[in-house]
Amino acid sequence: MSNENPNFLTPNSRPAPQTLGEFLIDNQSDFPFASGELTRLLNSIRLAAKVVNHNVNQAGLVDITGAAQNINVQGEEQMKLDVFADVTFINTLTNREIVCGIASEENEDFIVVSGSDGGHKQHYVVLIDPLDGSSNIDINAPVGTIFSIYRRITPQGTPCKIEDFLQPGNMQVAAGYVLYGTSTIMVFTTGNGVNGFTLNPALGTYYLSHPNMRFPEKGNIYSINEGKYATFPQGVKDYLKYCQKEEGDRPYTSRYIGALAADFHRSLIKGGIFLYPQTSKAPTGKLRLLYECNPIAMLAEQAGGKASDGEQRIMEVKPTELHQRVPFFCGNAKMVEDVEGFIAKTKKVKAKA
Ligand code: AHM
Ligand code: MG
Repeated sequence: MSNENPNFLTPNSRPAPQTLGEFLIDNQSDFPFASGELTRLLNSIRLAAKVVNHNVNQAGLVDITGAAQNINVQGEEQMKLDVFADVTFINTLTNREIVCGIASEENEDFIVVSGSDGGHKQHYVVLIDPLDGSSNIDINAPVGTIFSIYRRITPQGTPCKIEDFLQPGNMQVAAGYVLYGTSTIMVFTTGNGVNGFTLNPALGTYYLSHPNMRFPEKGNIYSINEGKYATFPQGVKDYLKYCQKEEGDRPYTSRYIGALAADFHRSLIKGGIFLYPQTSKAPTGKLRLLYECNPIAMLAEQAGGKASDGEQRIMEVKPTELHQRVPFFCGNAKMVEDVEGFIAKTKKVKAKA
């Protein structure tokens, strides 16, 4: 039959871009345990992220247009964005009965979630940094949400316990971040590579814009708060001098946004290393193992990179407390190996002395 009839439509030669919803359905069978629960959980995270995105994009406007709106009907003051993000993620996940527990960087303790029937039949716990790098809000620079998902180890049907959250990173079933930047992108892994979905704000739909993300072969950007140089361990100082030396493909370029999701995203796309070492004032570093380092480490490894605390693979560190901090070095495999080499060298020298 000819298709001269204008009502006879044939698909365009260009395939339609895949939406995040379609991707989740198409790939559900590849997800660990493939019961549909994880798909629903990721769906809820994408929804909460849209709400947070909407508010992040209005930052600054509220002060101009919102004199009256700053106080809501209950007479409460407008929430700060990091608190708003925290509440949004917790409510979205709790109301859908898809997790048995949530731990957030914003809250001291974890939250036990029970179903509307009072039971605890859900399998997953979520750990989240709802608005990472929130000091960037005031200067219109990127911020992110970072999340990590584990399957509970305590029996289904009982309230979740602290041990469900204190699992090493290599037990994560999924991890990701949402970066609220020049555009909003959700990047995640379920252990089968890393994919990025950009939000079309007009439609409220995320499209697969960055399939199968991998670090470039070589990286030449280092990312660190160099103002703290004097307080870094000698091995890190030596590595930074190496980065700056004019030799071969060096000096490397230095870039620092001050929001982990944004600095990591750049490293992943352009090739580079992100460093947040221990300092003399903060001997275990600043970043949180469970909310920031483990999820970013899983993404890094899934994209062909590495993540280390300077000596050990991040995802093998055994957590002992919810808000534990660790030194963090993450990015192109070779760059992470190089900094580990410099750290090991100074350790050997110290041991000899
Ligand atoms: P936050 O969770 O309180 O926002 O802090 C975490 C952020 C990371 O995103 C970023 O890499 C780091 O803190 C920046 O810290 P600094 O200002 O010390 O360079
Ligand atoms: Mg944070």
